[in-house]
Amino acid sequence: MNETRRAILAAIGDGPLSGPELAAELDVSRAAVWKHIEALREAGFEIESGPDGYDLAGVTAYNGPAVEYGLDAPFTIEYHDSIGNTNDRARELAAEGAADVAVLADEQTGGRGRLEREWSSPSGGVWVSVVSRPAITPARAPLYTLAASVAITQAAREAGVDARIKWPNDVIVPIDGTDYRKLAGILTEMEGETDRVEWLVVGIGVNANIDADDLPETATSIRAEAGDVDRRRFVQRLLEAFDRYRSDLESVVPAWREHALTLGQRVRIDRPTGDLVGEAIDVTDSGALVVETDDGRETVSAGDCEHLRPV
Ligand code: BT5
Repeated sequence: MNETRRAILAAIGDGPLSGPELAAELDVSRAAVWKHIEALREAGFEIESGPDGYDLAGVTAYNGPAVEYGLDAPFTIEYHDSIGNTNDRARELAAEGAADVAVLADEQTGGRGRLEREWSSPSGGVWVSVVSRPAITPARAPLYTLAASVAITQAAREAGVDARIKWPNDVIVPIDGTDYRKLAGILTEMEGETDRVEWLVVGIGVNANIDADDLPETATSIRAEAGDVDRRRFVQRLLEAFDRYRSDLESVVPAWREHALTLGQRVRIDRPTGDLVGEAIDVTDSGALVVETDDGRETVSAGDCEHLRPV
């Protein structure tokens, strides 16, 4: 957001200020103040003008300036009403050298899951891809995915949804013992060399204010579970939690364990090298799943995981 507009919001957020007071405080003309106020109103900031001056009554919009305003994390927000998908755009920005940018969209017309699967992304969801340039080895990159799953789970629980994590990257809502519906997914992509990550794009998709009928049968949404959420606040909480965890990678796995539904379950892991069935007993410090099988203990770092009924 434009620096002057940011300063105006900060000033009127604490109570009314008149046009001349704002002009003096920010060292711009009164006409400029008026123009900025109009632009902010157009961007969805409800600015009232009373006898004591301009006052920020609320923020109802869902767009870049609205999400950046009051966000306690270092991200710039690039917002699109509609886009092919936010991961592709975030990768473009990353390749140009960007850091700490979050590409956010209301709708994706070509949403991607892992392994070339489709990700259904109608209007009303939270589709966001975050560019980071961390000083870590690629082996630690899965922690970013786990960090995102913890952040989503916490934000969804605050919104009243009984959200849990299914290893490695799904946020789900349990129906009974082993059945569940998927609320959110994560697609992490990266570029780097064997000993250093160049950039990481963590793509987060949360079914927020969407009818369950507009999603695959195995999916659910915040709307279906708990009613609509204020997406601006939701994205802010999500990005703030993600930023806290990525800045303290040691805290990720303990937080992940707290919300994981997979631990203690009988699971089938579908890996490129073949299926693995057993009990999921732990995750390692780098986020790999430890499975107790009939033939002993195995550690799996990637694959699709299915929760099975106990035998
Ligand atoms: C994922 O893949 O779960 C990763 C999803 C990542 C989406 C975000 S949105 C922002 C960014 N931009 C993108 O284009 N992607 C990221 P996977 O584990 O492969 O799950 C895909 C499978 O989930 C599909 O094959 C469907 O069965 C199911 N599915 C599709 N859309 C869904 C939805 N909206 N909600 C729940 N399940 C869905």
